[in-house]
Amino acid sequence: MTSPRACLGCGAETLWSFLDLGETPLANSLLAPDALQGPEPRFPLEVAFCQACALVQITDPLPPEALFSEYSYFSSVSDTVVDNAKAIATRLVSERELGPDDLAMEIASNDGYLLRNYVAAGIPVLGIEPAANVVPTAEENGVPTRNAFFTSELGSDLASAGSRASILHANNVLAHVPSINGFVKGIAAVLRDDGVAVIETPYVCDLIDHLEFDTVYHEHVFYYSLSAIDTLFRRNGLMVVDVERIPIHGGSLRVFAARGPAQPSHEVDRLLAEEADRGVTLKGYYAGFGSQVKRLCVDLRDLLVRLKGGGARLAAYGAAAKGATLLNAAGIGRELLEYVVDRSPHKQGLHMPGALLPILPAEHLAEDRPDFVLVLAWNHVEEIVRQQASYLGSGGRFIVPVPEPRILGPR
Ligand code: DWN
Repeated sequence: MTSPRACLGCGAETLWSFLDLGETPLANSLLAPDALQGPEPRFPLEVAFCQACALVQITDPLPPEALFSEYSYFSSVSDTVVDNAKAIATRLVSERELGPDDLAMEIASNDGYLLRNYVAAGIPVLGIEPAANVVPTAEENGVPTRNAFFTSELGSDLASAGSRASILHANNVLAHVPSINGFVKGIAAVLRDDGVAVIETPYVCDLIDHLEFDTVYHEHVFYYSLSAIDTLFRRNGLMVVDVERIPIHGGSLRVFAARGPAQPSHEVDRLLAEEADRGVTLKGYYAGFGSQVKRLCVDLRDLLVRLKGGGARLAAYGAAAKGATLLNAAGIGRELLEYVVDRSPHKQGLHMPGALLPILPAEHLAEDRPDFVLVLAWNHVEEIVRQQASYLGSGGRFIVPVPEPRILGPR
């Protein structure tokens, strides 16, 4: 880090770097076959802790327009994601007795995977999605979608036009927005006075405790503790009123927020106290992470080299953004892995950034039967094991990389 950059949350020049993954390609910038010869743009990927407000963040964020105007990730590809969305939407419709006079809004609504549940319940919806290539799929799913980045201004404009949200979802987007204070102000502006924002974002304690370093990439500007969220929201007109820890994406927080003043639940107080007891708001909690990551990368690559040296054929599953970080950080490429399979038709036929693995359909595993498959989308491993029963049943074995490399199936 050259000059002390100010914290994107509080503005203090108190960032303390604890993980440096070097210059890496953009994790979701998949390459067409004719682009393999050209240079891939690479950008610094370094993570720091703000000693003033406890907000963990990358030191060199990129403009969201460069990352999200065209997007390769479609939420509906994953049953786990679709099921999680259906469960929370169904629960909220019942708990809050929503009806035709309400409005359910989602920021980063992607292909309509979540709001379509409100449509089915007869509740008006509005999606806000910046990726122009994803919006048509949302519309096909019956979800009216505004192709835009959500900002403080858009929140105010929607409110002025009479579109205020009874329920506002924001799943896996709070981590993606460098201008985070305006983003949160926009949520406060567009919420009804009795409305609630339901926000899911990966939990930094799961990242640190389970060595989920591969969830670090340029799309993820922030890595949140509840303490950091509470400070961020209070600064911008929102109050955390409840929180749940949920298992999705390697462990996330589901935060419920409202326009203040409001009384936080017992669970909010309990988790804030737990974080204080564990030192999550102090830099010491992050101090050893970088060296643990280096050890994991060495152990993973050594395992693959040993298996390959013993004559095994190796491949990977899930052209996930986290997979790009993992492969590039560990120096793993086509010298060890022949290809990666993925269920998403939007990714098949392309190549992963950096490692340049060709992306093939998931069915290829049962046909080709490589000896071992490195599960890059480890956060979906239960779903993938169910789906790939024929590959595993024929003697195939999965390798799960974090928190330490382990082989699923007969050794
Ligand atoms: O925040 C983000 C998370 C929510 O999703 C985004 N910034 C980008 C993206 O991150 P990711 O690509 O690491 O997410 P996933 O959900 O771990 O990606 C899974 C990949 O694996 C996708 O390409 C879909 C694929 N997949 C598959 O091929 N078969 C997924 C499942 C569940 C499957 O059964």
